[in-house]
Amino acid sequence: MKQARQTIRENRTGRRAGGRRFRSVRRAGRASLTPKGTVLIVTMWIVLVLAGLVLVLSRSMRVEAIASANYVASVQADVLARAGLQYVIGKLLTEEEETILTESADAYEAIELEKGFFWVLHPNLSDDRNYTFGVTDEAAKINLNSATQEMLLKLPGMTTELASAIIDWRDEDSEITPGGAESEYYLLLEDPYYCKDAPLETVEEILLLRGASTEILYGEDTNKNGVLDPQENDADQSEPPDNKNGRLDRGIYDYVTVYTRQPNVSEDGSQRVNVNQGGNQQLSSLLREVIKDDRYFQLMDGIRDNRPYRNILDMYYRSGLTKEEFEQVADRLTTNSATTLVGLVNINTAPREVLLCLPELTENDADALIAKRANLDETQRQNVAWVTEVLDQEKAVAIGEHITTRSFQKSADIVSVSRNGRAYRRYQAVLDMQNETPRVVYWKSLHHLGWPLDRDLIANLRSGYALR
Ligand SMILES: [Ca+2]
Ligand SMILES: [Ca+2]
Ligand SMILES: [Ca+2]
Ligand SMILES: [Ca+2]
Repeated sequence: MKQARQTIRENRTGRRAGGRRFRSVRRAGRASLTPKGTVLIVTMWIVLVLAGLVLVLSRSMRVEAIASANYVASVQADVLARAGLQYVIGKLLTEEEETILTESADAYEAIELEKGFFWVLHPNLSDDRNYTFGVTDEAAKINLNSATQEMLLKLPGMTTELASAIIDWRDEDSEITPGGAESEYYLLLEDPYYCKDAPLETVEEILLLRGASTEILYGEDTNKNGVLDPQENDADQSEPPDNKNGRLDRGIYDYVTVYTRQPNVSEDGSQRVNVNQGGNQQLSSLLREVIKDDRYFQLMDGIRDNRPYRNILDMYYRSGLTKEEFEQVADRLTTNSATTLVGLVNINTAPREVLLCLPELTENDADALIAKRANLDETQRQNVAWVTEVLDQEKAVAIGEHITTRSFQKSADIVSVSRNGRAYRRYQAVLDMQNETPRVVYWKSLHHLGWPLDRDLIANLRSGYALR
């Protein structure tokens, strides 16, 4: 019995010992596997993390490289646009006005500099298919600050409501023009503001006015490049809405300005003689220069007796001066005592639509003026006398106080692109040349309107090809 217990104890001990053996074998197995496996796994992880880091770093380096290349390109494009502005200023300082405005497109198209190119875009109002280039004459436009309501109403697409609102916006009083709006209206808007009661400072300011809309201002040409782009002829498929009629229906944007003003002096800068005012000395000596015979005394009496004159064309018709005599003195006469004349339309450069805004002019008159001015010599272009060969007295006198033959403000729509095509810029500049040095009176970026020229140009540059 004792032995049997002994055996059982031994067996138990044996089992226990066996269990210990087994456990120690397991432990031994585990101890021999752990260091090698862990190293391998850790190494793999490190390699994986490092590879990931390298990937991330190289990617961010690439992004950095692209970003800095783009930044360099955008700085280059910006500098190119400013070079374009200086180029235009240089032309204005050194070339005759007529040359500047009639110069061939080559002078303003894809001008090449070391780091890229620039263009001076100019809408051709009778061509909506081709890009045209050049400096724009602001005096070939209707000035929103000086045009009468009747003239404003003749702008293409203008509404009675907006024309009246323009009058109220710029006049100092608070009397509402029929259909117009003063502060009472603007203060009830969701974002209220006062009626300005002062001249507009930019053309876009018109969008603040009652009855104004981007449709009236820009028409279908919302990217302002003067050309019918695909999105401007696909109805409502993409912005902007358009009538898909295959033609660019323009707004008033290309026909209006707020910048035109000029000193009331003659070409050589000397003071003009006011034919409506006393002090006949200056007038006498001026007329003495051109009237050689006895008619002088008779004419002087007549001129004095017929005062006042609406404008110098009115004076011409009622003075008895011959056209040759009038031509010689026209630029040295005035009926306006102001030292600065605002908003005169240059009869030598205004497009048909703008001529049609002048009082009493019909389509035939506008066409006749355009046909006539194409054949004027340099001397004839210097004063307004030539319109009397085209218009009858009533019409010539009606437009007399609204016209000029000189321009002091020019605008330039400058587009530039870096040589690698990565960045482009577009700026609208308005230059005032009333003083000897042209002054930039407006400079606004238009890059947000997108690339305004042929897309192939920029695509070619990006692919490393030549511009065309
Ligand atoms: Ca007002
Ligand atoms: Ca367009
Ligand atoms: Ca559209
Ligand atoms: Ca259309």
